[in-house]
Amino acid sequence: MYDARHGTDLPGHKVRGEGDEPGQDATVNRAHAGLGATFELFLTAYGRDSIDGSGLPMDATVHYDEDYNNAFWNGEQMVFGDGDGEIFLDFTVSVDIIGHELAHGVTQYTANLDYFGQSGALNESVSDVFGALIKQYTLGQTADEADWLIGAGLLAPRVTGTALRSMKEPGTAYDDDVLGKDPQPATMDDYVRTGRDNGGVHINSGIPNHAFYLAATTLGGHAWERAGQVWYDVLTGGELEQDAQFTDFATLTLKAARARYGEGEELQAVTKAWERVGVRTL
Ligand code: ASN
Ligand code: ZN
Repeated sequence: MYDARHGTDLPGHKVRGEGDEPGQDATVNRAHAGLGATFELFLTAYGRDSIDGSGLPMDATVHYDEDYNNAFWNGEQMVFGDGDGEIFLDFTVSVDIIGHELAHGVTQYTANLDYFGQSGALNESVSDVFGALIKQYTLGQTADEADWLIGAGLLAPRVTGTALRSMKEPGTAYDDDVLGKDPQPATMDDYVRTGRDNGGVHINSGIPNHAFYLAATTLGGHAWERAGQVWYDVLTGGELEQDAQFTDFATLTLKAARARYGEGEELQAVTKAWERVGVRTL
């Protein structure tokens, strides 16, 4: 763990090594725990050793810049801002945000989905899926118990909203004077064509997000086990192209469900989920 001390030099000052005791900085401790939980889910559920699958050391920098309203994976490490306190709070407060950013690293080392348009929305969605699963794994929740929110607790008190995104009801996470309204669609009927946000990567991700939510809640139990396994198999299976569209991803989830579980309820749940969000499968 590193501390940027509100500067932008990375990685910054080392403040905690692996195996060191927790210190006084709650942000460092939360980031450390979130990285640990993410590592543990990928290892225990999917047999993956760290972000690259070969034990890549997981580095993170906290207190990045002044009033920095984001967190990101820079290709090599995690970076967390403290938020400005007006719109966003400390980005380490939501474990699913930590999982989301680290999952960008996993995607980078596997399918490496192009960060534009539908492939970019899939890249975003995969990060939301594993982010949500890391939170559920940490809390020991079943699909029915989970809130399916991304970034709950991250919005400052004055913002009218509950989270950054909702996988259960895309488009309902916030509706605020300053932040505007959550622009996410839940189905292809409301697909947003835009050049902003890399062609709507954080917008249209609502559609595959909702498909995962539907598949996972139809199956019930721990979402990281069967639904998560199918999504993980698609991400890492070598058949997902960098420029994959929603239909390509959806089709591969059917193939993965069949390969791992046969012609059972898993295949049925996944098929139905894509149907309900209006994504065609081949
Ligand atoms: N926190 C954002 C994300 O992970 C950073 C970005 O816009 N790429 O999507
Ligand atoms: Zn992202």
